[in-house]
Amino acid sequence: MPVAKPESSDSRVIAHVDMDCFYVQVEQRKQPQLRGLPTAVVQYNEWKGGALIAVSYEARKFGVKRSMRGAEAKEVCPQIQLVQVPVARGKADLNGYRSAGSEVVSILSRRGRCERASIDEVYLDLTDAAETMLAENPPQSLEKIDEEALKSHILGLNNEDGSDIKENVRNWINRHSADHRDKLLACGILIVAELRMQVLKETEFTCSAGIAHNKMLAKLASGMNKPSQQTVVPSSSVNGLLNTLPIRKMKQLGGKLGISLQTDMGVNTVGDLLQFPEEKLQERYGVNTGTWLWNIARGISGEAVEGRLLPKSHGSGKTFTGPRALKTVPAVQHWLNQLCEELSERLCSDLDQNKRMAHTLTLHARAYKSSDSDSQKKFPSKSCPLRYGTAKIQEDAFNLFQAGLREYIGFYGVKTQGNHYSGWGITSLSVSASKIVPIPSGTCSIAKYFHGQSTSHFSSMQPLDNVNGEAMLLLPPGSECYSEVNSPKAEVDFPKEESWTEDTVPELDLQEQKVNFLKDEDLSSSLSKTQDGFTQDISPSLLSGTEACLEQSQNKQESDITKDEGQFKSEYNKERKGKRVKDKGTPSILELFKSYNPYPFGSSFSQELKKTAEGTDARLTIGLESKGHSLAEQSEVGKEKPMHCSSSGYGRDEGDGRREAWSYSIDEIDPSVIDELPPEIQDEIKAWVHPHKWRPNNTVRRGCKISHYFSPTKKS
Ligand code: TTP
Repeated sequence: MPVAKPESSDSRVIAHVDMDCFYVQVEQRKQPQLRGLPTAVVQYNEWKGGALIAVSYEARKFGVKRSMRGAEAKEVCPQIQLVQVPVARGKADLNGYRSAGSEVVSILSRRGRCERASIDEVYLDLTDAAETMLAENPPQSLEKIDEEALKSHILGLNNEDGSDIKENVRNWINRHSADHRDKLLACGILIVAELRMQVLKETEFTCSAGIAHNKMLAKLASGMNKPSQQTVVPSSSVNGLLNTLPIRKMKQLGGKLGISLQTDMGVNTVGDLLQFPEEKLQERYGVNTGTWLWNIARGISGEAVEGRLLPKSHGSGKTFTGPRALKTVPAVQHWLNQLCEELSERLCSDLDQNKRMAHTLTLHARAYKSSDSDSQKKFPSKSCPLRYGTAKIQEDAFNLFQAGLREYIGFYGVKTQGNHYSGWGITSLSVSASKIVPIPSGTCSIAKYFHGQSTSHFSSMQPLDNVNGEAMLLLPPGSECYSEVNSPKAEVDFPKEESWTEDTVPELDLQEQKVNFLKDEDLSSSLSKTQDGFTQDISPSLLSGTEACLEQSQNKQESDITKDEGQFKSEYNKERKGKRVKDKGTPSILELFKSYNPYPFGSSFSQELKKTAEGTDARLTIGLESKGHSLAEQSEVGKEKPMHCSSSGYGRDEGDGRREAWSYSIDEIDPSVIDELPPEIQDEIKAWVHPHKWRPNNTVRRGCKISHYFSPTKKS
């Protein structure tokens, strides 16, 4: 018997807007002569006409499906127009589709909180707009209801008696007897219809929408009537909608939890879940998951629409099917470099335009072993703190790959292979950057310095000459990387990468996935691990990241300079000088430095810091230099240009190897920031800043307090 609980009293008005055959519409806007014709967008490779990734509704009428290749589509619909997806770096270039999606988001966000869920999907919380309309301008008071609103599909509205459907919808919208929640939905109908018309007017794109009291129901509804229509789920129709819905169709139930529900509990539809008391579900799946299941069976979901117009993560991936599988380390490295270059470009443009930085780099791959007794084994996804700069991302991604490969094929397997085929193949590779957060206002000055420059300046390739495949493969298992649960979304086909980048891959969604199939006890530990990783990653990546972007920007800038070089340099110096005096970025960087601690065992930052403090490594990840009092990150000696991060920019090598002294002045460091640090590390920092005063020998002691402060074993 279901546990008697009150119905949800959720009175929000939530819409899920999904673009219709989105890539096709984008291509048709570019080539208007294709409008109205059966059209499909195909993957860039030519094999059998390329794989279809988007199919117009005209083509669908002929039986053309996304699973087909171009040649098959031609067979069922000879007149089909096949448009190649744009290509860059040997892979699909989705930038045009991304910015088309942004155009839509900017329109939809005018009426309420807006969450960009993927390249072509958006959630809207229209509750306030609906409440205001109901109070000031209710539907009943309108002289005319828009045609588009009258075309809405209202679940549960009986249209089978031969009556005029639009008239039924009008009556439903105008019902005086409706309860408050239905009245709000009626307002939602009008608002969403208006927004969709506005999208069409401004972008020429059509979209469909679901309107309900929560995200889950809105998402289920948006795909029910496509293209260019909207579907409404009044609360009285929720049971009817869910009862027969196959359980695995529910968001988050497509994977292991869904399978367990089917096989272990005999639950095939969402309605089947209703028979289980909450306690029973909790007993089987843990408290949170049990309650979540109990709720979704009743259409209850409190998930908020996040106010997020920008993607939650960035990713770049490519599949290598059949004979194209990558079988040697150099081949993998070549493609990783391409993917990382694209990722880096997008990260830098995000930093430049939105002042946001990502903090976690993740590598996903799919692989096979040819002589495999253990074919179920998945290539482990690996993550590490993200360092900005194409070369650094490439280096880190390659290291992650090698760590994954070592785990996948075993230490000895790796050892015996080099550049030669060794019985494994990579069928998909992707890199993603997640944990994207706005940079604190003080540090914006760094990015501001380059504001207005082309973001392509950030993408210049740097040589990756400091990675030795074999050597890295033989490293002891990974202090620099930590494994993640394989993301189910990593299995989503490319190039709909934005759907995994924004929707899924990164930890937030991994967390959601884990919620589904882990017991709560397991969940709490894995979550706290992930969250620690986030906070702890932030400051080193900020320090190294900003400078690295700027380094690339500058490298490119300099290579572009010919006769204007002198002028550029003098303006550059002038600007830099001015900024040094004006900007006070330092305190906010230190703010981060102090707010993200302590480092976990195995984090590269803690390792680096510890090594540095112990005087065992030439690399200094973060430090306050005594000479020039600089807060700096240096790369490995002789491998990359040394960089100095400052409040106004970065330092660089002059051609003669002399490093331009451009770093933090101790005068710019707000002493109160140091004062706010725990007393035990204040001395340490002061010793770095004034080594002669504080540490006459200028030697670094083993086990000094700052490393202890960041040590994993330290109890806060
Ligand atoms: P979808 O929203 O899944 O589909 P769609 O917009 O083409 O069609 P519909 O009207 O049925 O919603 O995907 C959005 C875009 O993402 C799609 O136009 C192309 C791209 N895409 C891929 O590249 N690969 C994929 O596997 C999928 C599903 C989509």
